[in-house]
Amino acid sequence: MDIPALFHESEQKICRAANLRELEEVRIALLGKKGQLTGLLRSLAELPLQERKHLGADLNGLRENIQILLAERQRTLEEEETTQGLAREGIDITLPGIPPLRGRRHVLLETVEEIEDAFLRLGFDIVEGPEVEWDYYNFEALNMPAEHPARDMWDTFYITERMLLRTHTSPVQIRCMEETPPPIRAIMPGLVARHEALDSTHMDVFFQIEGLVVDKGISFANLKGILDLFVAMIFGSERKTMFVPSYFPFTEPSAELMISCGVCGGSGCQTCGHGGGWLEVLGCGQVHPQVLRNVGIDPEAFTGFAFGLGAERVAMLKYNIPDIRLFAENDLRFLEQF
Ligand code: FA5
Repeated sequence: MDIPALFHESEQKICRAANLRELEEVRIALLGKKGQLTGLLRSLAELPLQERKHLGADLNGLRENIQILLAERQRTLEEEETTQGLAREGIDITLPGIPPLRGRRHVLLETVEEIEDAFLRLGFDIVEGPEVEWDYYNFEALNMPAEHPARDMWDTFYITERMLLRTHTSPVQIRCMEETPPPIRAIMPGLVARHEALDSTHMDVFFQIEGLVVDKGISFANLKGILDLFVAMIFGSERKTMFVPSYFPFTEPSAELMISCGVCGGSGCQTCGHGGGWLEVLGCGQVHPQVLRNVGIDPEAFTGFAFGLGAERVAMLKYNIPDIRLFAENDLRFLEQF
């Protein structure tokens, strides 16, 4: 029996199998129950012992080699079929994948939480109030009775004649003082709305954080001390601050806190506008005695200070953002920078 010829013949059949189905047919023809090699192995029994031993070893070696060839051919054909399948479906597995978009926290929310953390470290509590407010809390209790001209500064959207979208977080001061007797040391974050013409520093819905301290012997010096500390904590000690006299019906005396503009460095630009190198971030002052009386606190016994800051303005100054409208536009090119 010519074993090498048999191997060569089997090898050619295996190589010629053009797909997995044909290869299976070749395997059955060689190694199946009625296969060529199986028949030869079976016929060994009829040979004399010496010859059987000799030929048996050769035939078993041949079978092992054929099995190796079959396995190799099977692997090649499987790979070919996968590639052809992908090509048929138009899939190119060598192209880079499309990475899924990863979300991130909004820069404004990050700033609000940073401000909250700063005040928590200074010993303040966090108190919240409603965004839809009564006229009484938004205006009247804050020393602005009906027809008071200062109401014009905080024109808003009315739900009914007495119910409105709050124009500042100051009404939460009143709610806080009504519920808690002094000493009070709290901040009150939240959204506010105004009937406002939009520009690079003005939105009609924006985020304020109110601050209120009421206790015995609280003075304007305490207010300045706390706000200077706050500015240093958020911006670092190199940013300059300036207190400018101002007017609010619910504080006396009143001031606005300006911070030097990081976009232009102080020469004046679109961001600080007519501020000429300064951007206003908050209004503040000592709580007006009449406001304390409105909530039943004796102004002879207790004094306090309050402030209300715009969170967008703080974020603009911190990250040199030139236009406040960017916060609400949802433009990924802007949001991805933070
Ligand atoms: C007030 O809202 C007062 N309630 C602040 C206050 C609280 C004074 C307690 C005294 C005591 P004003 O309208 O100036 O004040 O707004 C306060 C801050 O909110 C501003 O300094 C500014 O940072 C921000 N702000 C005001 N209007 C807008 C607006 N249209 N868009 C974005 N931020 C604004």
